[in-house]
Amino acid sequence: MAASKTEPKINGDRLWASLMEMAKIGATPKGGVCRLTLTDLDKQGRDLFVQWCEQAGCTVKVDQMGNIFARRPGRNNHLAPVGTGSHLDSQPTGGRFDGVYGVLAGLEVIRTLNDLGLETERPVEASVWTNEEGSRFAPAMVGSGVYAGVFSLEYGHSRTDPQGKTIGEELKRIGYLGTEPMGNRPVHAFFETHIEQGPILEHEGQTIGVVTDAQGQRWYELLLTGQDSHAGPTPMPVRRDALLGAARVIQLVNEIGLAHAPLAVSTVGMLNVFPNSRNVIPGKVFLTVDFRCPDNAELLQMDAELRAGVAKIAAQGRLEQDLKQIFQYDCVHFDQSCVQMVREGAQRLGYSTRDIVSGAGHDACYMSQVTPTAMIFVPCIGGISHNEIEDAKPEWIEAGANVLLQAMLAKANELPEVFRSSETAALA
Ligand code: HGY
Ligand code: MN
Ligand code: MN
Repeated sequence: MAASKTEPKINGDRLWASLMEMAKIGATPKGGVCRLTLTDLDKQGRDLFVQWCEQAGCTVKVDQMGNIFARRPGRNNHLAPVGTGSHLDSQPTGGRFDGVYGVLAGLEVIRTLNDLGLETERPVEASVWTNEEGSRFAPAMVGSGVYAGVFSLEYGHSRTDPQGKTIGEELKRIGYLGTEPMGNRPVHAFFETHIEQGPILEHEGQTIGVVTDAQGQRWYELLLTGQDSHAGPTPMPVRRDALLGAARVIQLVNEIGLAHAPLAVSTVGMLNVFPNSRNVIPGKVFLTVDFRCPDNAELLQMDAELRAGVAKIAAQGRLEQDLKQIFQYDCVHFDQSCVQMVREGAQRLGYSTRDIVSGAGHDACYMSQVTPTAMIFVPCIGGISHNEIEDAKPEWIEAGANVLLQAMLAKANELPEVFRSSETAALA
């Protein structure tokens, strides 16, 4: 993986050190992080990022969804910036790289442009998106979703956590309820750098994943209601056991994923049993379903099979069922010219590459709805993510940020047509 000598390079040691510094915030015993969105730990991470960006000479703005924008000026500051970024919030048992890598790779590009004294035509902007994970507040990608106009600001602020706190209240509490109005910060192009969170790149020995597409997602919540009753005197035939129904639904969800193999995946990630007492037949069960597939028609088919299957299981167990789809987006096809800039940047630097479809959702998926967007993947150890043992090699982290620097420089020096024609006119 010999990178060429002539191209500008980021400072890999500095980037790694920043990642390890950020990983101290919410550090968990097994070496991961728990930095749930809009908690005090998320605030600490945000504050550290803002401090580093201000030290790098950026002006920092925060919008009404708490999205953070750190802008390095260019020669033409009235032109839309080239953006990059990801998220600082983590899963409850998250890793040190998911999201954070894309945020700090953007900062590293800015730090490197400063070191090299490189002035770009357009401003360059590093960003942090609120509630990407969708763990504390469902659904995922709410900050970028409101920015892209997929969700209203009112919807975004009203998302509620299990303790009844809303995103709007928590943004205010941690001091990140910004004033920048939504939707008026156009971006010329957007790049997100991320670990693959799957096994392909490492398994094939490739350094850079050129992300051409991302699979579509559908998230559901299901409440099954039966009858709490005594586990002793209640005869089997008369029971309305919500947990038995849930067990059948979990089996159904797995069967649907397998039936749409090899591309589809299906997961039940959350299960809450009420009253959850060992000698009470459960009267209520709440569970979540996560479907993903890089084919919209298959996702639609999976949706139909879920609805039919849940209805059948509820009838069989004499249960009431309330199945709601709470999140959905179709397959994402990233911008060909941005994807090509990633591919060419990686090849110029001598990195091995392969095209890849993202299995995970990312803020770039919503950014692609409002500006030309592409992603850069690097491998992670064992393809493991959303786990405290998530890990990556420093050379992978450095390579991805070097490719980001290439792509951003290419886009940041792209002038609008009108400039080019007036410029040539002036030269004539
Ligand atoms: O669920 C996802 O794909 C992302 O980690 N939010
Ligand atoms: Mn992520
Ligand atoms: Mn994640």
